Amino acid sequence: MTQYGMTIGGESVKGEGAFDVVNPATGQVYAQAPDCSAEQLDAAFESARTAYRGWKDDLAARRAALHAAGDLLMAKAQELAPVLTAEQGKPLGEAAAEVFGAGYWLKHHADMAIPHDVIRDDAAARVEVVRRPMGVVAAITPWNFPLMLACWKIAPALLAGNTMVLKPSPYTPLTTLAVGELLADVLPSGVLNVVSGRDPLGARMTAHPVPRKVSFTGSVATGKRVAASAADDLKRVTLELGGNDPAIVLPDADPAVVGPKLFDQAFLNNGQICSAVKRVYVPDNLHDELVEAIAACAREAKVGDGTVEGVRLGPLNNAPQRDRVAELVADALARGATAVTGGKAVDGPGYFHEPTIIAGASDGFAIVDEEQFGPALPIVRYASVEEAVERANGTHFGLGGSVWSADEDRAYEVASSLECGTAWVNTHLALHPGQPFGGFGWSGVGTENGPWGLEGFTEVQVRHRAKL
Ligand code: TXE
Repeated sequence: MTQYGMTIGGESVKGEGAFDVVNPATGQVYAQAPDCSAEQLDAAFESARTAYRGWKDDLAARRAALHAAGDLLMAKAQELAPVLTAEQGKPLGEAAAEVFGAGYWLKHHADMAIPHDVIRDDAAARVEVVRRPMGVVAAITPWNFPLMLACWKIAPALLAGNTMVLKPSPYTPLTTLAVGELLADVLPSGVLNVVSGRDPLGARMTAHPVPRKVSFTGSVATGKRVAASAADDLKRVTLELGGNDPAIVLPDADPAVVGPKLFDQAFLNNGQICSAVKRVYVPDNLHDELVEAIAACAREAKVGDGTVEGVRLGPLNNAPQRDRVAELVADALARGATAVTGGKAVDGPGYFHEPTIIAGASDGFAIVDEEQFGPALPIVRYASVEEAVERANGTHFGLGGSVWSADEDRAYEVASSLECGTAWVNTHLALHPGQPFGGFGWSGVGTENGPWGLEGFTEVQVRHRAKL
């Protein structure tokens, strides 16, 4: 297995130490990643600070570089897919789609307008509002979509004129390290530095004096620590944290149509998506039919090593996550819910869990109230739509939500009362680089993607000229 270096100042750099990387399909250590020392982290931030001076002033060069970076990722999608599958677990086709999609994200942003408004222009004054870059960004990413979520940060940050030090999760460092090395060919040295290490490296980044902005995707608990650390010197933060997205099915929906879609949008990436469907609210009249429609999909889904042809669901990414899902399922079953399919982790090497559909759970069960982040979906009965909306809104989370109905306008009306960053109708998980993505409550602070996400990597400057 190729050993990837960190990218610091345009050079590939070995760590002063190393840490193990496990293949979640086998549970075996199969590679090592560099462990960034304090001096190396300083060097990465210093090179980002130096590169910022030239990078911030040439928008045309930034657009061209982002296009080149996007083209390169798209061209390397098949080559990088096995690297991603080995460390993350997802099937090869989904891994290739992630790399390709990450390239697409870069290219979409390459052409995005940077807002520049003239808010007054009269005999007395001309007043413009411009967006200036912030400087160096510290970016920290999780293990579910290591490359896609990195590009959600790289694309707008670099377009706006910032430079970056990026740290992937210690569970999935390799694809991001590989991409750091690849992009060194198309980005000026120091513009994108990639470092790797265990969790304390993240804390050292957020406390470091050089970055002016921290862009973080991960858990709620760590997000709160990141915010507290950034507050010390008033770094700006964007936090994209977990979700517990409800899907409310209205009484007129067709279970045969809605069931397979809900399965897809709950189980993609084995449920390890912040804005996947995490709980389904269903009226009595549809309950049994909908449960069966979703369960039929779960029974059909082939579980296994993501490198094997035909596998739909790979392993969970890591042992703690597999254990957490198994505990939430066991807790629901112990409290009287039923596993219509699945119901437990799979024995043996690798972090597999049976695709599990839970009936008979309700609010107050941990698997309904908390984020399971795995292949287990509770289907909860409701008596009235008003009550379903209240229960859907009744958690600390507020990332996404969806409403499903044969009457699109009625569904839209119900969706409008969801308290979350994205309210979908008859779909879920529909994302686009031009569409903002963010959460209410504990699901996050700030927004990613689209012009709104770009603004998060800028400071507003007013330029006011008085006319003499
Ligand atoms: O996340 P962490 P974990 C949720 C999901 C999952 C749970 C735990 O529910 O069960 O989070 O996953 C870095 N300062 N999501 O423990 O710890 C860490 O090295 C700065 C939802 O893996 O939040 C990694 O790079 N950084 C989520 C990143 O933070 C720190 C996707 C995320 O790790 C740090 C993943 C610190 N003190 C999990 N400690 C989503 N929003 O999609 C760790 N890190």
